[in-house]
Amino acid sequence: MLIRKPSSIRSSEITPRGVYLNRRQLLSGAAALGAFSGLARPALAKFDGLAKSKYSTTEPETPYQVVTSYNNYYEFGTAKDQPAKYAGTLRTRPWTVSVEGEVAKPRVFDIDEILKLAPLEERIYRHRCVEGWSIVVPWVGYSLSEILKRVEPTSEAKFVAFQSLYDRKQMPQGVYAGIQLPYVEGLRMDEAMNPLALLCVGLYGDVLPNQDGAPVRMVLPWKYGFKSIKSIVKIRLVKKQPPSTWNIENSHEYGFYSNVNPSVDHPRWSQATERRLGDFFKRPTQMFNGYGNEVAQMYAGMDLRKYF
Ligand SMILES: Nc1nc2c(c(=O)[nH]1)N[C@H]1C(S)=C(S)[C@@H](COP(=O)(O)O)O[C@H]1N2
Ligand SMILES: [Mo]
Repeated sequence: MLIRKPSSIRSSEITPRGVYLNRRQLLSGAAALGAFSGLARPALAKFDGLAKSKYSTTEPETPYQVVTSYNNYYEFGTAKDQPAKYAGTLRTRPWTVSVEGEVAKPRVFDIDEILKLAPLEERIYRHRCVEGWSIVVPWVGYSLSEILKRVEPTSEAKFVAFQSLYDRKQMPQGVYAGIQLPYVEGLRMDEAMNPLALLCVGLYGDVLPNQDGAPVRMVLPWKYGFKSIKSIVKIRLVKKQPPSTWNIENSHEYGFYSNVNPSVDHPRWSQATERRLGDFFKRPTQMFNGYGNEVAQMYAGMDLRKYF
């Protein structure tokens, strides 16, 4: 048995969530008073009694205010503070996700069906953006495999292609994004079926704020953040490797796999270290963002410099 010293016990285990959040909000006073003000966490979280995932890290969570005010969501602007300002125009209901392609039972899922399809878990994941910052977020969701197995993939299904909503009316900043929209992403079938691949409907025990990709997004903790596509409307199982947004924009800088890899630098900067938001000092980046035990075997024998 592992006997933990008191300092290693998460405050969430000994304090009701609302209370410890308030304490942490006080502790992160600089952030709360500065750029991150005006975004209080809803007092009553939607999800309770969430199962704790065995895949959760015990590292300190990045404050809610930071996770919901420092975002990449180009459909709502390219500056980090713009999604929180502008994503209020996103209508997240009604919402459907079509799961289609090389499957025996294609189906359009309503967001309310998605919420009830499998038991929701809390998964506290490290999330590493290709730009060199990282966060730790208690996401809510279940493995993507849960929804994929319900549509019965055929033997022809080799990859999964994802598509975000793109509606110019709801996303007027999208025309300045400088990237082709709708945002698209992809995974190889085994990556999509890996239990770590999270279909995510919430964070901090509540539904996703719009700027974080409401009402449903992917979270792929061993890959750079841009693989974790937001506000998904279509999931298509396909035979061939599908296009992915940043690879379309610049295939020299962004590969299809985009696994976190400290020894493969971005052409314009090093990927050896990262800054956890809120920290002063940088820390070393870990291979597969520290998820090698769960994912490394999927890439055995692959040249990860070539397939970056
Ligand atoms: N549709 C869409 N999904 C997206 C993006 C985007 O611009 N549009 N940005 C990606 C990038 S670069 C990152 S780092 C993460 C950021 O997620 P977060 O804002 O919840 O931290 O979302 C990813 N998913
Ligand atoms: Mo990113």
